[in-house]
Amino acid sequence: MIDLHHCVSARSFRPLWLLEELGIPYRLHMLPFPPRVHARDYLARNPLGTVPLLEDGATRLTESAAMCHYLATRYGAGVLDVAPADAAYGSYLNWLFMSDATLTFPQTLVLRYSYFEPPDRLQPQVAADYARWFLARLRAVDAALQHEPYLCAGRFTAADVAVTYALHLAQHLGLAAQFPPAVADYWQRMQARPAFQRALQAQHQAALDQAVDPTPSPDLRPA
Ligand SMILES: N[C@@H](CCC(=O)N[C@@H](CS)C(=O)NCC(=O)O)C(=O)O
Repeated sequence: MIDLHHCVSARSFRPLWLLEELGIPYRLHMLPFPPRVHARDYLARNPLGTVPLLEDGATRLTESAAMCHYLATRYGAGVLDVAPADAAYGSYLNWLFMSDATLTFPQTLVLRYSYFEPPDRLQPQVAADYARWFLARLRAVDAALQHEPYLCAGRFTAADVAVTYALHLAQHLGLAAQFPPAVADYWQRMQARPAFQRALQAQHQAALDQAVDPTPSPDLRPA
């Protein structure tokens, strides 16, 4: 049984959605955000204090894009990953790595310097600059989607899950209105996938069942 430690709509949404796409059983452990502050016990399990943490027997992962690849290759029977012999393999890997390093990370600076720092440390200029940076980096996604419905290999893959989370986060940051048309259309199509909707429902229900605030983590504002 796979154990996934998760905060509502945090990056751990990537493996959650992938688990739903694959239809394999898992246990979802909800944490208040940020766990490092509100769930100190979690540090014993993951010293980084971050989500996601995925445990599969003795295997432990703390990087959401790596989890997408792990789950797809280990449990997906070639349906959601791209094999090394495939011409699209390099592109697939590039999207997986780009999803967090290039597309999600700048948004965390927007979040931090718009909302999460104490008032005297908020930095509107930093937030605005990194919002612009993120939107500029979407050019790669926009270019890939001009003539194709998915990012690579001509089909839906784990790379689409990983990259779409960056769009999900951008929506919470109020940046979705600035998506180029092809990206906006892709974002709508990805959200319409039944597994995406099941993942949203699963995290909401699990939060209620486990007495965790069901507010998406990017929408939380320090008191
Ligand atoms: N590169 C990691 C980043 C993990 C990460 O920073 N997660 C955030 C939530 S999206 C977190 O747990 N933040 C809480 C903290 O930094 O204390 C991944 O893709 O999983």
